[in-house]
Amino acid sequence: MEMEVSKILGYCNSRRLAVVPQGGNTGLVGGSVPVFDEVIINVGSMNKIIAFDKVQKEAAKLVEMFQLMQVVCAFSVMALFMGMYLAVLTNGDVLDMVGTLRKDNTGYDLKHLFIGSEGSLGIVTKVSILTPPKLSSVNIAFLACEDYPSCQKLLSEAKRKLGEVLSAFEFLDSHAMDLVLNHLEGVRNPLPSSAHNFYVLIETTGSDESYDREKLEAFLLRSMEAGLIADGVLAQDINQASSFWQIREGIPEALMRAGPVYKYDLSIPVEKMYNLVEEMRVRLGQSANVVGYGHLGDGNLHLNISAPRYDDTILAQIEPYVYEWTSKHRGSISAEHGLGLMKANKIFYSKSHETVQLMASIKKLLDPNGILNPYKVLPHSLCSYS
Ligand code: S2G
Ligand code: ZN
Repeated sequence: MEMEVSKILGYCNSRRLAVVPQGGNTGLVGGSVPVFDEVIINVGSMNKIIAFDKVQKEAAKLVEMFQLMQVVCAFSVMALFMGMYLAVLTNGDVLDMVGTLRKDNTGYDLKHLFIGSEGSLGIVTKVSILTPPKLSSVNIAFLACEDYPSCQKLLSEAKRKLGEVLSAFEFLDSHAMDLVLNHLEGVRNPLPSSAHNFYVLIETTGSDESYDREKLEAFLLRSMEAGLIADGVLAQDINQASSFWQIREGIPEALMRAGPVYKYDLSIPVEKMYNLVEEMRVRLGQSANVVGYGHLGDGNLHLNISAPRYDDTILAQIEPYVYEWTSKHRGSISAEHGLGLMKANKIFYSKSHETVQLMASIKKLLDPNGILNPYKVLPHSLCSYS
């Protein structure tokens, strides 16, 4: 594959033809969408397992996921160690950095330049991935909290008391829960006794089922006694566990079904996170439904504003306020979704001019003609396009 990509890129570079690399096309900020007449290079067929080390046979399962070219472990995070074989730079050079070494401190770790660069520095055609052994003991609890400070305190307690087995800590507010119940078939609230303001999903992953379960049960009991949770349920089997995840994972689809939505993927200090949701509700009043959910354990808020229509008046109430607020709290205006086309010009809300200038210099070094994924990631003003 890399030799084909090498020839195509070398040809496009010599004729200044812009190229958009594509993988699983799961992006949410237009990173893999052509803007004008770019040539599309799709590496989606890069799904051959070339080899895997017997020691890491679990990798096979994850390598299958690679068919999407996007290994985004959206919720539970696997400690992925990625070595990489960068097929091509724009001049057709092939960088061979493939390897499964756990330690290699010989020079700069260039793979991290390319991971997350949204195809703007080079095109990956081969990767090596190492995954930790799949652990057998997974426990999931779905909890209700009456206020955001309780969610925050619950997270602190979970980190302290569940520590090494804590594998996910997700939250959603009642607006998110209502959307899921109203727009998704067959999904029900596992804690229907009364309306709660917040819900938390906690997942633990370990190697000793009875030990892990007792640990989580004791944690839930203590949290209930301390008044941090108003109600809760521990999944009794895999079906109930997946029904809990179905609520959390169903939020984006429920938002899409509800109609036009303005999406913001923000990293914000946990103690401040929900202030932004509340401030946006004040700013928008009845004109839109402000929904807050996300990966609380990662300090990642998915602020989604569901509106009757896309409307400049509503947009003016949201931007630049959301970006300025995030910047003031030294957050990131893109926690996991990247910048793509839609947020390339917003980068200065989270990165200094000097930092962005250095990024542009690296881009210029690796893609002097600016043919790789133009108009994406970096501000258009900093990238000279041929
Ligand atoms: C999530 C999914 C993408 C979206 O639910 O964790 O990252 O639509 C999001 O916001
Ligand atoms: Zn997310």
